Amino acid sequence: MKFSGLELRRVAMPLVAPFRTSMGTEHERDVLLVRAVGDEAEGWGECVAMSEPGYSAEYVAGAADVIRRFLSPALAALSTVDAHLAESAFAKVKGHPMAKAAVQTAVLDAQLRAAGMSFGAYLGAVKPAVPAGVSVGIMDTVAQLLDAVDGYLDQGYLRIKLKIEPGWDVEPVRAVRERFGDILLQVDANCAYTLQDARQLARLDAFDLLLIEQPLPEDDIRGHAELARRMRTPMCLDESITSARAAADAIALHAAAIVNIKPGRVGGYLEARRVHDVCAASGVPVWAGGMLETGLGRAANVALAALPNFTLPGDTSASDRYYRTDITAPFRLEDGHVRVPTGPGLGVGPDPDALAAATTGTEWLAW
Ligand code: NPQ
Ligand code: MG
Repeated sequence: MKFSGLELRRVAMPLVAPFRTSMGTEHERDVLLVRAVGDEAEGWGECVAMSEPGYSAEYVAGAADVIRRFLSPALAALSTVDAHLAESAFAKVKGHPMAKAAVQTAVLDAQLRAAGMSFGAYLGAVKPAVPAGVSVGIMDTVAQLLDAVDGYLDQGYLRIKLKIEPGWDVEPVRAVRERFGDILLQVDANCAYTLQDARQLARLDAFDLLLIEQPLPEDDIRGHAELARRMRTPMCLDESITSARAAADAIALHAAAIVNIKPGRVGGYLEARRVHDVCAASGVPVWAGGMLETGLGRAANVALAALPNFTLPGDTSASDRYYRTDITAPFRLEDGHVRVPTGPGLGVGPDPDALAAATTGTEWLAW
């Protein structure tokens, strides 16, 4: 398709409650949206970078800058653009996977809308709805945590993920396991530990967790392999899995028994599908991560989560887990599942009024 350019749009989304992790406390999601304007259709992509570089090196203003300076001009130089052409045009720019993913997704959405095909059909979805988990932040007290988990279980969430950090691990996990019994339960440390903490982390083995997610730094593959030998809980990597090659390496080195897939972290949906395929070929289960997406990002995540090797519930929560008013029609929990959109492209679009109300700035990048 021929495109006339990209619109960058910054959107401020207040969270229903503060979300605290080992990386800090978030009160409002600062979202960068990309709209790709083609002659046959338009498409949307959501950049999952946070406002500060706490999860990975990327941050919202940096992502906007790399799109403006390098990614948009790389596409403007092409006579025709699709998701694969965008991916190869971006290869000369090192890093910045979240910025690349946002643009590639906008192009793919436009391409699929023009073709009348849904993200799910394009990616290879095999189910109409996906089981939903929820990620529960660090709280001031265990009592507050138990209240929060109780509420999510009441709503029907099928799996609980507790954020942990040194000083908030065994006690909250024990309390949740004792209070709620045989629920699907896992933990996520966002790189907050070192191998020195192996003995403390191994105490989590007593609670039959589905997995422990990314206890050690992003570049510490050998450390994760060593930690995996020192505990029984299955090791899952998030931040470390930056590509399909990184996934293959981590699996070969026994650093990952399970993989979290986030398209933003690996540079887009094309590479995310390759991560899925590499893991499937190795017998390693995957699940869909989340980055507090609006309905636009959530739609694509949910479609990916419907692929066959997504055998664990994802952080694919309903919209109201994070937002009172989303910019799309809300994704709802139905019997613990979120439905995969079936319309062309993402299958959802922004509500013009909600989008306008949340927008803090726009910029047109003409090709
Ligand atoms: C994870 N997500 O799995 C991430 C981490 C995370 C749902 O736990 C603002 C934007 C705040 C993105 C906090 C979940 C965030 C964020 C945490 C991502 O590691
Ligand atoms: Mg994580």
